[in-house]
Amino acid sequence: MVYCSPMKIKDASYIISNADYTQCPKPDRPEYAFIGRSNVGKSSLLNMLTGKRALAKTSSAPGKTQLINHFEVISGKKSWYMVDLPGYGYAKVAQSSRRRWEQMIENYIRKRENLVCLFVLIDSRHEPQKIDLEFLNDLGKWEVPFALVFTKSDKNKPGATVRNVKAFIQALKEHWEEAPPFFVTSALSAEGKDLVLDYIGNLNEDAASKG
Ligand SMILES: Nc1nc2c(ncn2[C@@H]2O[C@H](COP(=O)(O)OP(=O)(O)O)[C@@H](O)[C@H]2O)c(=O)[nH]1
Ligand SMILES: [Mg+2]
Repeated sequence: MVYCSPMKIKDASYIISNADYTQCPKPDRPEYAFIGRSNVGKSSLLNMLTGKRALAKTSSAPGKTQLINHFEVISGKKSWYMVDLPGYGYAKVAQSSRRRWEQMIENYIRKRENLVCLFVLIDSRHEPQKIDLEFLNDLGKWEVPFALVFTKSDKNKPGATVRNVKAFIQALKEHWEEAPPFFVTSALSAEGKDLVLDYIGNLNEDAASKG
């Protein structure tokens, strides 16, 4: 066993936003992307993880982020990318722009060569939602590595988070043999911060040892 101290983020900064994965920064370092329904807390999670409250724009009005947003993160001597992706499942988006979104995201997720893990955010206040389960099935079909993040745990009464997480994992078992890695987070209390960062840190190490 090697003891690893928790990952400390030295700096994080916004790099660029793109509508097309081919325009994204050179894929020369490990990349982690965050996706989930509009308003699930993607931008808030990025800010919480990096300790920079205004890094990614958060909004109480859903459906704001429409682009692939790259952030560079420095931890120790390592540099890696965090990506804030537009949310899915926003009812008021027109069919045509939904198709555009799906194409942009599908291309990014399937073709971005340095994408190490996609974090799929699920609102911990809800029972399993069809739209999330269907999205995960697509990821399975595409063989994209992912982990789940159950957000907004601070908004739950005691017991509700565990109950909803269990129900979600149970629902997944109808299609999946194994449960994916999962985390419970709160952007308010920073619950889950060290666990998510250490997970990323370990994947960074793996990526480095593979060259
Ligand atoms: N209480 C609480 N509110 C949150 C949390 N995460 C996000 N929010 C709120 O939920 C709304 C949407 O968050 P945002 O990060 O913009 O979601 P996004 O659309 O997925 O990027 C904002 O009003 C946030 O302040 C959380 O962990 N706890
Ligand atoms: Mg956002």
